[in-house]
Amino acid sequence: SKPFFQEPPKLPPNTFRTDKLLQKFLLSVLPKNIQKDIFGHLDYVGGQVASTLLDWAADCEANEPFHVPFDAWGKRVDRLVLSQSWSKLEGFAAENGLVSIAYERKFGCYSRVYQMALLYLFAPSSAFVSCPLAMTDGVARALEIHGDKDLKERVLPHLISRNPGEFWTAGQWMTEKTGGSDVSQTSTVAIPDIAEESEFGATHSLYGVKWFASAIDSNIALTLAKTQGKEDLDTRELSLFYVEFRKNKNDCLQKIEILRLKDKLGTRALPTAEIKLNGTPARLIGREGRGVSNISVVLNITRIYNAVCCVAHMRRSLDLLEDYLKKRRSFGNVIFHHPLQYRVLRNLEITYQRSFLLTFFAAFLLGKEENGEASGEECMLLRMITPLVKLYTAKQVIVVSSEVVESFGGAGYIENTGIPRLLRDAQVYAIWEGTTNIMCLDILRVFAKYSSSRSVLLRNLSENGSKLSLGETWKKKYNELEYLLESQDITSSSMQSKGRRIAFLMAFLWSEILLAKYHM
Ligand code: MFK
Ligand code: FAD
Repeated sequence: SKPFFQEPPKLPPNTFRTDKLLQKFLLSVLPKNIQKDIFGHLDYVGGQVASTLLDWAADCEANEPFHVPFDAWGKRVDRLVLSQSWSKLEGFAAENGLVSIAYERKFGCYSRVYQMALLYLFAPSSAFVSCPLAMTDGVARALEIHGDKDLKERVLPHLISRNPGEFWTAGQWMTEKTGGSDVSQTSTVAIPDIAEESEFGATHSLYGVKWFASAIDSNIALTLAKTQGKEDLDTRELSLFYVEFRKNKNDCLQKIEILRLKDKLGTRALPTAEIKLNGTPARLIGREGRGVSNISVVLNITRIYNAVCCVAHMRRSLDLLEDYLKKRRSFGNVIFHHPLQYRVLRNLEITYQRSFLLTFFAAFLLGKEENGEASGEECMLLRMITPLVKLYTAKQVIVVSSEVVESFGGAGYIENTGIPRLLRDAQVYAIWEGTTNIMCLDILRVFAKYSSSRSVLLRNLSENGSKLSLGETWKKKYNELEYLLESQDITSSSMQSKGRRIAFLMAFLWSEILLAKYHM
């Protein structure tokens, strides 16, 4: 008899055309003229990510970045070797406006939805170029808000350029050995003493070690340090600094040593380094001592990127699985049609839909806020939904990816099917940009800081819940959330221990509303 070979999973030729939820959402939210303007572009990107970009991403995964500390003669060079395809992916992102669309603001408050829809298509074929894009966008926003005019004029045109030759990417160096969640123990110092004039108006020299620095091929970064005066050597609060360390991608680093690249569980195409700042010239951004608050502008953007990338990862995993299960047979039928497996797939789809709708609702609110069109209540909802979507989607992408690996059977565990990477790469989203617990505590921080925030949330949920006539389960969970939020001391130990319950109730209640609203 003929030997048996299983047909491998295949992506559809255009991931925009087959994405019913994305299309339905865009058709519901965007005005007709904007739909007309952008659908052609989304369709183009949907085709590219399922063809050319897949090859580039595979090349990046097959040729992982490496670090060459010294040249043949012992001179320190800290050369970074990256696959050619990494820069092709960055170039594609620049040309297609993956960052710039949010700043050109041609589509007003809808610009963010458009940009995030592109990111959603792009991310699963990007080998984590999505990571520098997230940080570039966050840094652009922080400079827009806190940067001096001359610095904005110098840097922003690069960060939002559509020309790959001009496009700069940015890093975000916060984590030190002592802690990434709690950065208050940061030991990097900033001395207001610069050896020579810099083109970007450096005000300080930085000394310290940053323990995680992703996309170390970037051009610039924002980082945190404690300032030291010459006479007054008291350590003060953290301040935010701008560092410009590479004009062109192949330049050697000045006064920064790459100690080594991290050997990571996933995100292996992304160069993440430990670095030593050796008197690195840096420019103070915003007020001294306001570093944590100022860098949170970056965090609130990258956390929405994180959520979009999680949802995109779920969609890609489910697309591959559905195709596979429609071909693979057991017990006389294709596995897709076995009732139990079908139920598993349906549940995963609903998890994905909840995640998608919450995330794109956050993106919509972000666009409104940036265009000055959000009401006070909407700004508050955005502030709390940002950590919520970050934590919720990052947890769900692990659940979905794990189930997808299992649904591929043994093939799901074999490296060269490409499936195990889905699970390895899924784990990172819950760690970087703030862990799940830290996101729960951030939600409690909002409740503690803004006295009306709890009533704004509860009113928004209850009004929508009644309008959409949501059932008994919804009401029971709403009552539980209302009860939990009655506490006087929202940041007490007892409230902290309920942080996850509160967050997951919020995610359930909000996503039920969105599912009903979009008739899913
Ligand atoms: C693929 C897509 C994603 C790509 C990822 C890129 C690669 C990965 C890069 C990284 O992982 S970068 C490192 C990310 N690190 C974190 O996310 C840090 C996690 N820790 C936190 O988020 C802590 O909450 C934080 C360090 C920000 C603050 O902790 P503290 O020291 O307890 O802060 P505190 O004293 O409560 O807040 C200081 C100020 O900041 C307060 O303002 P005021 O001084 O005016 O009162 C806070 O309200 C404000 N703040 C804190 N978080 C905020 C915020 N404001 C707005 N939004 C926030 N999220
Ligand atoms: P810790 O802060 O030690 O936390 C350990 C555990 O304790 C966590 O699960 C946390 O949730 C929990 N925890 C801590 N405090 C509390 C609390 N108060 N209540 C309850 N639970 C708590 N950082 C950068 O700055 N720039 C980068 O470019 C960067 N890239 C990264 C790339 C990768 C692939 C990874 C994995 C990490 C990267 N990071 C980067 C670091 C990342 O942001 C940190 O690892 C993360 O913020 C957690 O910090 P930590 O590792 O010090 O863990």
